[in-house]
Amino acid sequence: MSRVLVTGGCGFIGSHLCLALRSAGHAVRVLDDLSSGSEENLAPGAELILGDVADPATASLVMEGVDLCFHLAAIASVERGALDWLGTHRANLTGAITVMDAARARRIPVIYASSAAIYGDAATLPITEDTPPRPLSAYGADKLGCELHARAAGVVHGIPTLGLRFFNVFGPRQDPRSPYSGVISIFCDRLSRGEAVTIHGDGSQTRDFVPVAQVVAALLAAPRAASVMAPVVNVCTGQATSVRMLAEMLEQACGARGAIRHGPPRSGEIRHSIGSPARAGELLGLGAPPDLRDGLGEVLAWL
Ligand code: NAD
Ligand code: UD2
Repeated sequence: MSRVLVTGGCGFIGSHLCLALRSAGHAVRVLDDLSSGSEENLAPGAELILGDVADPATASLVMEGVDLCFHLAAIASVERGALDWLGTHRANLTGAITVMDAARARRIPVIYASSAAIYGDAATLPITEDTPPRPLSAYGADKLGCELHARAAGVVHGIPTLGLRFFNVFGPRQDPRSPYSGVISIFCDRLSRGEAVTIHGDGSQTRDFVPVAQVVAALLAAPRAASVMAPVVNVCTGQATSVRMLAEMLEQACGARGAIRHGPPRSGEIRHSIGSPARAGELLGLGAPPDLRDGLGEVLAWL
């Protein structure tokens, strides 16, 4: 049994990870400031320490007696990064450096959340880990910064890390009521209540929607692939879904009619984001994810 720290463990992805870690018999400590997460999400038997991941004293305290750290705490929104550039930077990049620095003192590996946002609008699809990073947002720039600092953690301080470039993750417990939430949780919530949804732009932009179970499988497999070379791995399906197609699938599933509206496109919108899951297959042994429709059904059943 390991003693594991999960930052952001009261959030969407973190809460699923903590449940899986507890089921596997690990002792789990969570650091969370509950800014977007909720105490209701805390996995049974996990210890919660309330605090800010960018505070060095807190990060050092929560690392005590820990063998491994999953760093997921962040302000997980491109739009919030545009509204509060400096505040999100503090949580997203200073927070990651603070965690890596505290891990350095205790010499423990760090598995951290990166994002497909680091790629921006890639010239060729599907996106592999060798596609040049060209973020189009402060959020993406900070996630890329996490990867560069993870490299420093390995080269300068000998700390093993692994960065998981999550594509667009969805599943139960993704906060449906936050305007900054993922598109699937917003659309499922509104359509299931008979309310209209707004597509930003014409809806032809595509995304690679990954079920949270696939993300948890990647996180659980990550520690054995962590190294001082600071590897990074896409967590994606390789399947493209346009936002328009998604809205129509959900409209049909919810029995809603005429509920799709269009608004202005988002500034800095990424047009197409489809990843190659090949490296995740080789390095983490990830298999094919479940079908998108099954995953959408799980979200609707949870609401
Ligand atoms: P989430 O908002 O549900 O969870 C983030 C958690 O971090 C929340 O519980 C929040 O309260 C906590 N937190 C935020 N700032 C904090 C701080 N300064 N100190 C302590 N705790 C803090 O988001 P999520 O979707 O579960 O995302 C988890 C991670 O995965 C994030 O790093 C996010 O950037 C990354 N990611 C998510 C997606 C996605 O599609 N959901 C895709 C790519 C990457
Ligand atoms: C980015 C990252 C993702 C993750 C997330 C933050 C990319 C490709 N993905 O997701 O990995 O880090 O940020 O958690 O960078 N949309 C609508 N109507 C709505 C809401 C969204 O049309 O009401 C559209 C939106 O314009 C976009 C798509 O849906 O084209 C997905 O938006 P999102 O906010 O769910 O996620 P995205 O792609 O910004």
